Amino acid sequence: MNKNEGLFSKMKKGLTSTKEGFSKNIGNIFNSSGEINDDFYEQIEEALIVADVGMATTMLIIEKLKVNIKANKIKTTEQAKTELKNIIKEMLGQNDVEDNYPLVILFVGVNGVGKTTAIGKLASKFGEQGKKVVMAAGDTFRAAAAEQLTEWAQRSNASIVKHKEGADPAAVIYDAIQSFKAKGADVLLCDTAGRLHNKKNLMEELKKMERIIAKELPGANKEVYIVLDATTGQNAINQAKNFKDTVELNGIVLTKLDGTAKGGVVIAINKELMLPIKYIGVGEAIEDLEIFDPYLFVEALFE
Ligand SMILES: Nc1nc2c(ncn2[C@@H]2O[C@H](COP(=O)(O)OP(=O)(O)O)[C@@H](O)[C@H]2O)c(=O)[nH]1
Ligand SMILES: [Mg+2]
Repeated sequence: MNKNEGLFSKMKKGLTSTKEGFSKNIGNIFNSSGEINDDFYEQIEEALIVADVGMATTMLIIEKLKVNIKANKIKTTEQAKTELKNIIKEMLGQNDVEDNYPLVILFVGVNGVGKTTAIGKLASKFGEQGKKVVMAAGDTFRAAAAEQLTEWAQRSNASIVKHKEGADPAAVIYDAIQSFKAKGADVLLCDTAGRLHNKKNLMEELKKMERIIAKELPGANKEVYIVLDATTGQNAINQAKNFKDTVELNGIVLTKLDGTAKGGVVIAINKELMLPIKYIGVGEAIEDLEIFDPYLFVEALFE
């Protein structure tokens, strides 16, 4: 199996539930050798909305589809399908993941979205590439959080810096940076406690962590990823919009794509947040995290 085939089957695995709904629907629309008329567009519109692509983004897609079909004198539904796929691919743009080291990533988001799990899976991914990884257990809210991260560190052969429950997370980040420097490591993955954007002190705490990273690692490639749970649909988009007001985000990790039949949310998230989806979570196991590939995603969605 070549690398692309592997990624494609991973993408399909993440979209298993979505394929039951959206892909079947859309497949039926395009396979019926019907005409390209108002009814045809309405059916596509409905399939997109049901898949959580969102009203605004769906309208934009349908408009573009109408224009392109007319401009390119498209007559068959098969050609229209290719046109629709191209529109979505273009909308999703390209995703380049970071490969400049040293690399520091701060993971933020609300409770339970999969921050800690994403760090564990990513540590393993970087480790496979021969990178030296340090984890910072910045969720000091619950003792169990550091324990959970420690397990991931063991599984992925990463090292971890943690403090006692209730400690200042900024101090954990500071110590982790010193360890990171001393080891000459490549990647520092910083976990944080789940927080809501309206908790002012917790948002200030995030800013403090950012300041420490900026001060202690001026030359590093610094990223802040918001982790979003795909099963929460539009709610995930609102969470990110709220975080964006306080912290500068660079990208998204979209988890639990395997747990939703509404994979179209990927398109809405990308379009509405104007942030790249860097990685997707497609299961609970250590290998269930993939670099988001817009091209393969669309191919899998329509297969
Ligand atoms: N099915 C599935 N479950 C996930 C995924 N990512 C995380 N989870 C689960 O979601 C739950 C919360 O994850 P956790 O990393 O503790 O969330 P955190 O509070 O943001 O750190 C755990 O039970 C994880 O196993 C994913 O991509 N797919
Ligand atoms: Mg956590």
